[in-house]
Amino acid sequence: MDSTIKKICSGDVRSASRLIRDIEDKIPEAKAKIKKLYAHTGKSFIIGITGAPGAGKSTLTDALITELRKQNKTIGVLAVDPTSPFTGGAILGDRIRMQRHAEDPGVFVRSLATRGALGGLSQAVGDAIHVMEAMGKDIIIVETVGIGQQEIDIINHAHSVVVVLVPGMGDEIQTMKAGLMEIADIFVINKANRAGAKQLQTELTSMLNLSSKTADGWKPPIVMVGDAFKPDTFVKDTAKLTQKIEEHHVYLQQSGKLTERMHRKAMAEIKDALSSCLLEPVFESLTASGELEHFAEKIKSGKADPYSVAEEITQRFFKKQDKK
Ligand SMILES: Nc1nc2c(ncn2[C@@H]2O[C@H](COP(=O)(O)OP(=O)(O)O)[C@@H](O)[C@H]2O)c(=O)[nH]1
Ligand SMILES: [Mg+2]
Repeated sequence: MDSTIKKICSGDVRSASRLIRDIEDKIPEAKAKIKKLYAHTGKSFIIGITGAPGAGKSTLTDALITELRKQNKTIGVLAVDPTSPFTGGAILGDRIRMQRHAEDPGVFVRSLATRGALGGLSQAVGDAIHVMEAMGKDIIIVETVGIGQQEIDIINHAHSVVVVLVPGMGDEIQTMKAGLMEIADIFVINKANRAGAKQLQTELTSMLNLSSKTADGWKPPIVMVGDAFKPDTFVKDTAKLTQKIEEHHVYLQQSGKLTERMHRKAMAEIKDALSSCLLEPVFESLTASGELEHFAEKIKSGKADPYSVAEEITQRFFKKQDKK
């Protein structure tokens, strides 16, 4: 076995961190390593935690780690922040919030910022998860910011999705419309000591009662989590959340839904891989040659339409492939 692969599979933090960094930087060799790692993946339970920036996701993750460590589970945490063009900022904050686990060899925390376009982030998330799976982590927690498409994406990576809402943010119902309702397995109403928590709970409950999801045999529970700075109640609330996540895990296993989700994950991974094999090189070469700009100008001035442009590019690309 390749020595890096061997090291990662034995849980070596340095090798794993380096590979995750290479994945983020899109170093071509990283892909070859992931291919070799693949046989050692697929055994971890993956939890997605999503919600607006500042909703308290990292604070909750920290509390979940504490709960899960009581059961001796090993944990990988991946904090994904597509809003930050730099490593640092929010991610530095995350590191501080999860600091108390920094010395614990059973906990491995890494972050990914956005690099490149075209769903590259989704693939990077998937690959970083694979590294943590190969390390043998029992549970992997993926924290993503619920903005735009990103929160919908998490469903392709996680087995269980926790959506974190905060009362008084005003946009809860819109967020629901944007599809969070469909992806949430568990809701958290965080900072539930604040005004409006009860009302949010009522609204959410009635929406859930109308939802078709319940027909599947799992009605997403709503967990109220109070002030993170009041340890007594916070610990109790987050223990409840941990319990709900475990119940969902059992439900997935017993209902056969886990296999279904793994199938969906495999499909999404094929799509991501195809995008990086086919779409990205084409996009990159058109960008480098300046043709992309040229096409955009033509479309802007009404001399071309995007469909014909895409057809022209596709034809040209496949001709080049044939000649090879
Ligand atoms: N008052 C209050 N602040 C909180 C609570 N939970 C988290 N915070 C604070 O809210 C800020 C954002 O929390 P963080 O966990 O980083 O949110 P994230 O962006 O969703 O990961 C931090 O300053 C936290 O200390 C809470 O229950 N009550
Ligand atoms: Mg965070």
